[in-house]
Amino acid sequence: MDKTISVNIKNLRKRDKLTQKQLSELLGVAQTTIANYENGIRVPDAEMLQKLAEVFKVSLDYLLGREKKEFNALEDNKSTIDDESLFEDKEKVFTIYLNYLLEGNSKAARDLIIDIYEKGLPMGFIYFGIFEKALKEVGNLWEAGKIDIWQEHFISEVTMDSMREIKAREKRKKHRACSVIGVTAGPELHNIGLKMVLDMLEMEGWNTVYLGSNVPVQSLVKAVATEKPDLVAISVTMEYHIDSAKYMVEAIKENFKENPPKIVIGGGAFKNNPELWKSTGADKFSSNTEDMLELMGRKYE
Ligand code: B12
Repeated sequence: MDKTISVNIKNLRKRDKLTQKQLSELLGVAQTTIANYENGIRVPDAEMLQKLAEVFKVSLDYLLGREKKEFNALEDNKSTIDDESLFEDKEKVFTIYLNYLLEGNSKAARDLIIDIYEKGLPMGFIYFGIFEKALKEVGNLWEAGKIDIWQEHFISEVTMDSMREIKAREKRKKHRACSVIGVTAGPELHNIGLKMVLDMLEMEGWNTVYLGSNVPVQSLVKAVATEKPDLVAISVTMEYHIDSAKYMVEAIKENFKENPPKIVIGGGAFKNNPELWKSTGADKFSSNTEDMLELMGRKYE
């Protein structure tokens, strides 16, 4: 079965906040039939496709993945997206965005994000309510074998492009005397989460130096010597990169005995074991922007 149909059925069901059971009742079939459609085990026949299109109020072409713009997309739904209902319809915006990504339509995804930002959805919501949520859904699709790694790469790049667009438009607060260097642990490639946190801190007026992935430890030491940050933020997603974080922490502590920056660590590697971060020698574990602000005595406002 073409995965577009199964992905579309699932996304549309979620958009309409229906459980599989509720959808099955609307269509007069068993819940397992819906599960089979969504898992790509069964293909809806022509009559069922028609019914699905009616229930979801989309065209057959869209359901079948022939229409590039999903459920008539933004332009055709302008009246819905234009008015205040945008703020109540965030789930729909999210679904449209995710579909654009899955269709490989980077321009539409970026334009949608710029549009909703300009209509007033806050940067924090777009970052964590749309980008983060979409990336986690992409992870689920990859785990379920529904998308390939190249799509993960493509979607990551589109996300980072969109982040730059939003960041360029957002007004920064007045400069605060707080600075942070952000880096991922050695070869850890998952760096979008850290970038999001640093972007948010930058908007709070912090001076941020984002280094990304694959920074050699000795080079990180040089960056700390030059920039003299208050804080070094290290991100780890894969547990097998925790050791790389440990080397970074050791090197910083060893080289800056007199006046060391605070070292804060975060990321998905620690989500199943709240004590694990301590093995890195960092000063604190932090999971979000608010935590970072608290850590520095809320040096903003
Ligand atoms: C995009 C992505 C990639 C991209 C990363 C691109 C990039 N530039 O970041 C690429 C394609 C390179 C990639 C590669 C791999 N990935 Co990958 N990836 C993802 C995906 C889909 C999204 C990650 C993401 O950006 N999430 C959104 C951000 C915003 O969330 P976050 O990272 O958790 O960050 C938040 C917080 O944790 C926190 N935070 C994070 N760091 C820090 C640091 C500090 C100091 C603070 C305060 C807060 C903080 O703030 C953020 C905002 O809330 C996830 C799925 C998922 N569930 O996350 C899989 C996922 C993380 N990847 C996975 C895997 C297995 C891999 C690969 C091994 C294979 C593969 N799929 O390609 C390689 C490993 C590469 C490597 N050497 O590191 C698995 C990891 C499972 C595990 N834990 O063992 C996941 C969970 C997918 C899955 N469902 O199985 N991946």
